[in-house]
Amino acid sequence: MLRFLLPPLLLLLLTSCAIDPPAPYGSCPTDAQLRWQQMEMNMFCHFGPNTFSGLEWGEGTETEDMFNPTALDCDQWASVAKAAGMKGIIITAKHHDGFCLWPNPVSTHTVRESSWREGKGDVLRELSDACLRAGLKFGVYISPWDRNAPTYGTPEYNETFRRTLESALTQYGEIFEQWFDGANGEGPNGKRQEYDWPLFNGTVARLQSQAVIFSDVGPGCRWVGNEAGCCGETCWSRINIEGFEPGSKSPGTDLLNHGTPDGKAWVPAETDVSIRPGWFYHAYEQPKSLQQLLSIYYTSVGRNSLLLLNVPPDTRGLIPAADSLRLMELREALDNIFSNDLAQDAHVTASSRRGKAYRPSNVTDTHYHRYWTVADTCLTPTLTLTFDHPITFNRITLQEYIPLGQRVAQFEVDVMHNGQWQQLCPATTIGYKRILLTAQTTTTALRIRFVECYACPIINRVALFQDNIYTDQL
Ligand code: FUL
Repeated sequence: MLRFLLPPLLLLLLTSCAIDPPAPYGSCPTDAQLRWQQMEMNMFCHFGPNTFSGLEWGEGTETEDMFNPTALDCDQWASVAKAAGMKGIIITAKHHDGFCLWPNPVSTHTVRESSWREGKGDVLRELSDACLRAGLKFGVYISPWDRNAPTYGTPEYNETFRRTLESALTQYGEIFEQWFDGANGEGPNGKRQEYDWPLFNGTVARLQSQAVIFSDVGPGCRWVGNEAGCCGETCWSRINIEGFEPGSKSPGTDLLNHGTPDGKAWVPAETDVSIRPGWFYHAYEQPKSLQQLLSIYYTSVGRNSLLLLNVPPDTRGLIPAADSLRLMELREALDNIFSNDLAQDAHVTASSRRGKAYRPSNVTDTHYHRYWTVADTCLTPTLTLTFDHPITFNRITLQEYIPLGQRVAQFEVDVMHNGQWQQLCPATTIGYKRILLTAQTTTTALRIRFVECYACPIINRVALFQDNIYTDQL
C-alpha cells in the first residue's frame, strides 16, 4: 500500500515546499511598458520645415517647397542610432507647423505638395523601412497643436486629427511609441482647441495596441517635467493621472519629475532632451560634450527613466558628422564603464530568504526574470556582497523586478572599512534601474540595507562598475 501512496505523497510534499513569488504590489507595467523600459535609450529626430527655416516653432504658413532635403538617407540615421546603442527612433511626423512628412488624405500641407522628390517622397516610409532593416523600433511624434490645419479651433479638428493618426498608424508597420506633445502656444487671440484625448488615445490603442503612448500624463509613459535631461533622484513610475490632461492641465513639473509612491497608474518617466541646444537643426549649434551626455545618461537611465535623445538631421537629411561622432564616443564610454561588472564573482548572502528560487545570488546573474526576494512580511532586509579580493568601484547599479511593482522607498549602502561597516551613501528609489555615483571605494564587502519598502523588496540585479571617464559627481 505504502508503495502506491509514497510517490503522490512525495509530490505533495515537494509542491507544498515550492514557495510562491510575491504578489504584485500596486499598479504594475504592462508587457509593452516593460519592453519599452528595457529599451533604455532611444533616438528622437526633429525634422521638417524648421530644419530649413531656422525656427523652432514654425508658423504653419511655410511653403511646402521649403522642405527640401538634398540627400535624405534614413539608413544613415538608423545606422548611427544602432551603433550608438539606441533601440528605436521616434520622428516628428507632424510638428506644430502642421507639415506632414508623409502624404495623407487629411492634409494638403505635406511632402506630396512639395517639389522634394517631385512630390513622391515619404519620410515615414523611408525611416520605418530603414528601422526594420536595422532591427530598430519605429515611433511617431504627431503634434495635436496645428498652426496650419484650417479646422483647428473647431470641434471638427478632433476628427481631422483622428484621421491624421489613422493614416500614420496604419501604413508603416508596428509603432512602438506614440508621442503626444503637450506644447501649445495658441495665444490670447488665436484659435483654441478642446482636444478629445479619449478619442486620440483610443485611436492609438485600437490601431497599435502595443504602442506606448507618451504625453504629460501618459497613459503609457510620462514627460519627466523638464527638457534638461534630468529625472528626479527619487522617481516613482506610479502617478495619479485622473483629472489631468496634457498641456496646461497637466500635473506640476515637480510631480512629473518624481511620481508618487501611491499613484494609481503605472506611467514611467521618459526623459526627452536634445543633443544640441535646439530640437531642430541649426548650422550654428554644436552637440553637447561627452561629459554632458554621460551626465544626462546618469540622470535619466540611471534614475529609473528612459532616455529619448534628440539628434536632429540637417538640411541634407543626414545626421551631421559632429553628432554621430559624439554618439560613438558616448557608446564607447558606456561600453567601457559598464562592460566589467566587479560584483560578478561576489559571494552574496541576505539577512532573510524566501526560498531557493529567490536566492541572494540571483542579483549577480543577468537573467532578467531571476531575482532575490524575502518573505512578504520582511520589509527591511539586508543584502551583503563579499569579495575574495578587494575591489575598487565608483558606480552601483541596482534593479528592482518591476513586473511585480516598484517597492523600495529608501535604502543605504555600507562598505567594509578596516573591519567595520561604514556608510557609503543613502538613497531613495530604485525602480527599473538606478545607478548610484559614489566616491571611489576600495573594499572587500558591501551591504545594502533596505530601510523603507512598501512591500518586500524584489531585486534582480546588483552590479558594481568603475567609471574613469565621467569624473564629476552628481
Ligand atoms: C516641446 C515642443 O514644443 C518642442 O518643439 C519639441 O518638439 C519638444 C520635444 O517638445 O513641447
